[in-house]
Amino acid sequence: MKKSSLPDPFEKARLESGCGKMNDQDDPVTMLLRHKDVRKTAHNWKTFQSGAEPGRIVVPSEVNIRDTRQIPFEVDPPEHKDYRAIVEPWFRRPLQPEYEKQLTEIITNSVNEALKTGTLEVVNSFSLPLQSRALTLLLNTPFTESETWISWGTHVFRSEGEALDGDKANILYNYIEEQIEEAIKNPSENLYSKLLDSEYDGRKLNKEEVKGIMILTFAGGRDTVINTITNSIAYLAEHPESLEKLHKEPEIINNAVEELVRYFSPLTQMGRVVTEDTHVCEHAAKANTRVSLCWASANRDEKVFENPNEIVLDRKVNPHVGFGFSHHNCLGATHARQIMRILLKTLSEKVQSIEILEYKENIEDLDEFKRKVGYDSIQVKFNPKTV
Ligand code: HEM
Ligand code: EMZ
Repeated sequence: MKKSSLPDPFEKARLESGCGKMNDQDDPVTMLLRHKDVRKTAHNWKTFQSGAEPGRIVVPSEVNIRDTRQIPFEVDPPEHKDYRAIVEPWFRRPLQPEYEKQLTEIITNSVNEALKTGTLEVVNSFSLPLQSRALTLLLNTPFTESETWISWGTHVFRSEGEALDGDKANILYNYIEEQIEEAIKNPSENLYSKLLDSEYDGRKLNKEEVKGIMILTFAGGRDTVINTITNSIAYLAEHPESLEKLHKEPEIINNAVEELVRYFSPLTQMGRVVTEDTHVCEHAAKANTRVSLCWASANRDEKVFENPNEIVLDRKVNPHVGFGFSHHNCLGATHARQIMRILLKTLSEKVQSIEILEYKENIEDLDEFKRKVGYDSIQVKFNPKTV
């Protein structure tokens, strides 16, 4: 097994029953492991809802550390559509040439810095700063805000040894509340002001709704992006032929990004609350219990993907669900894809090779399953191209 591999812990259960079980704070979860079931269930919002008690669809459940509903993530149709319409154009901005130019500058600087330093710990000294700096573009806030966000660490609700950290969550909530007040006093061109000026159902969005959208923007795009960046660097370290291929055939970069997201599946699963007695993979699922859509397992489904446990950089047909499926599909995917495209291009142009020195894996404990999702830390040496 290579150091950069992410083994699939779900294979046996996916083949045998299609379901997994995990307890989580006495609110058990039936995990759906097959691609077909995951997609079907994601689509069926009437029976499998997102708009339950705030925090409940997240695994581990965040009901004890959060009252604010994350929007549009914890809202079902038909309301979901109107909320989503407010934010969708804003989240497409990463495709604009000026945005792409600034993102390229941020990424080039990060890579140059890494090459100059040579040996560094990727999670905290590369991926986290890069994620936070890139987020200033998505929020259209000053670059210096990234320094505050970097100080929060890789997850806004979790800290080392604590799956849920209420004190840490409060830092984010207070920060967002302050930023909303500031935007009310001094409107600008940033996302807070844009939201405060938006209309839902014939009225302006209220502060609680703006807060819910902002919490989601900070939380959803954080460890997911950090793990994608870090895991990609570990992969390229052990696959110099892939670094070379990306350099020689830049036209495969878009495929490569999709394939890396499929293989890494940075968001392992997301829950839904059952609204009526029903069945999932031949088991009874009672009303008011939880199921989860296990994106990570669906993305290794041998019925859908040939050689599912291999990274095939130029994989052509790739119906992965790493960014979700159906109406809740990832709003931040445009931003995340742009980061990854530019990063792969920049690394392939500037880096000769990468050596992995020391590392500590980040293993999610899902009861029956233990899943490597990335690294707590990974020390590498970057060797620059000499010409
Ligand atoms: C939704 C994954 C990056 C914001 C989702 C969902 C997945 C996902 C699987 C579906 C959740 C569900 O169906 O309940 C990822 C991955 C990312 C990533 C793998 C990085 C590689 C981001 C970023 C942002 C973001 C950068 C924003 C800064 C959102 C939002 C939603 C969402 C707002 C909810 C959309 C809705 O409910 O309509 N993401 N995400 N994500 N993501 Fe991401
Ligand atoms: C929630 C979630 C969003 C949750 C689309 O996923 O990401 C998780 O990392 C957060 O803990 O609160 O924002």
